[in-house]
Amino acid sequence: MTVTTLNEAFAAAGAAAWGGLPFGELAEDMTAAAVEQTERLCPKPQTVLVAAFPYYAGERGGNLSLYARGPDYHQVVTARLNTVCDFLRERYKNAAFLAAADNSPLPERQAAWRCGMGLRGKNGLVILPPYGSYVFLGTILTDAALDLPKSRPSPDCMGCGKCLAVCPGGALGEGGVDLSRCLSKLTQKKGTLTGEEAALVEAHPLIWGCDTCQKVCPYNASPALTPLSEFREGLVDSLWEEDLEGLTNRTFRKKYGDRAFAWRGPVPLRRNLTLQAADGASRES
Ligand code: B12
Ligand code: SF4
Ligand code: SF4
Repeated sequence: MTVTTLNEAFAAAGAAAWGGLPFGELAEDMTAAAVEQTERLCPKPQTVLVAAFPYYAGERGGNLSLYARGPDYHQVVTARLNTVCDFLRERYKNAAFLAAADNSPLPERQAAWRCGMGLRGKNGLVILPPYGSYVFLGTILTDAALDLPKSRPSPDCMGCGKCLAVCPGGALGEGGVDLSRCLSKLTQKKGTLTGEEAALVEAHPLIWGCDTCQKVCPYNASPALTPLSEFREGLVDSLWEEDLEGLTNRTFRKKYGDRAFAWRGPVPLRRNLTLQAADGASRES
C-alpha cells in the first residue's frame, strides 16, 4: 500500500488532510490510563491515522456554537473514516481498524500536530488553512504497522495573542485551557453553576459551546466553506424556549438526538437560555 492510495482513500472520505504516526510516539503524550484504555480497544496498537474534516458553513447568526449546528460530528466523522477502514481491511486482512472521533482515549490534536497537520494554535486548536480551525478531527487506530513517511510537527500559529486577549473567562493561557473558566465547558456543565460561572454564561452570546477564541483568529477571517454536505445542510443555528417547551428527556432526544448539543439533554440548554434572557440577550445575536 502506498501513501498515494491512502491519499485517495482519505480524499474520497472527504478529509481535508490526514497524517499517521506510530502509536508509541503518540503514547508519549498520553497518561498511563489512556494508554491502557487504548490497549483495551486494540490490544497491540501500532499505528494511528488522524484526519481533519471541515465544518464551517458560513457567516450565520444563531445561539449555538458553529460546531454543534450540523448532525453529530461523532457519527459523521466516524462513518466517513469507516470508508477508509474498509479500504484498509481489503489490504490488511488480519488487522483491526477502529475509527473514532472525539470519544476515544487518543489525544486527537496532539496526533494531528505530531503529523504536521496545519498549525498549532495558541487557542489550543488545530488550524488548517483554508478552513481555519473549523475542522473536526478523527482517528483510525490499528494493530497494523503501516509504513508511513515520518513528518515534522506542525509549526505554531503566528502568535498574535488575540484569542488570549478576547477569551471571556480568561481561560486561555500559554499552557492551554483552564477548564473551570471555559465557556465551552460551562455551557455544557450539568447541574447548578456557581455564581461566577452563571455570570460568565449570562454574558455569553451562545447557549451551547463557545466560538470566541476562533472568531478572532486571523486564520478564520474568511474560511472556506465545508464541502461536506452533512455540515452545510439542515443546520440548526438556534434553540429558543419554545423549541424546548414541554419536551421531556425522551421527546427532546427524539427531536434533537442526532445533534452534538443533545448529549446533556434539555436541562443545561434551558438553564442557559434563562440566564441569558435575564441578561437581555437579543434574538438578533
Ligand atoms: C475534553 C475536550 C474539550 C474540553 C477541554 C478542551 C481543552 N482545551 O482541554 C472542552 C469542553 C472545554 C472543549 C472545548 C472545545 N472543544 Co474539545 N475536545 C475535548 C476532547 C474530547 C479531549 C481533549 C483532551 O482533554 N484530551 C486529553 C489531553 C491530555 O490531550 P490533548 O487534548 O491533546 O491536550 C494536550 C495538548 O494538546 C496540549 N495543549 C492543549 N491545549 C494547548 C494549548 C497550547 C497553547 C499548548 C502549547 C498546548 C496545548 O496540552 C494537553 C495536555 O498534554 C477532544 C477530542 C480528543 N479525543 O482529543 C475535543 C477537541 C479538542 N475539541 C474540539 C472542539 C471543536 C472544541 C471547541 C472548539 C468546541 C466549541 N466551539 O465550543 C472548544 C474549544 C476550546 C479550546 N479553546 O480548546 C476539537 C478540536 C478540533 C481542532 N480543530 O483542533 C476536538 C479535537 C474534537 C474533534 N474530534 O474534532 N473540548
Ligand atoms: S472556547 Fe471560549 S472560553 Fe473557552 S478558551 Fe476559547 S474563548 Fe475562552
Ligand atoms: S488568534 Fe492569533 S494567537 Fe490565537 S490561535 Fe489565532 S493566530 Fe494564534
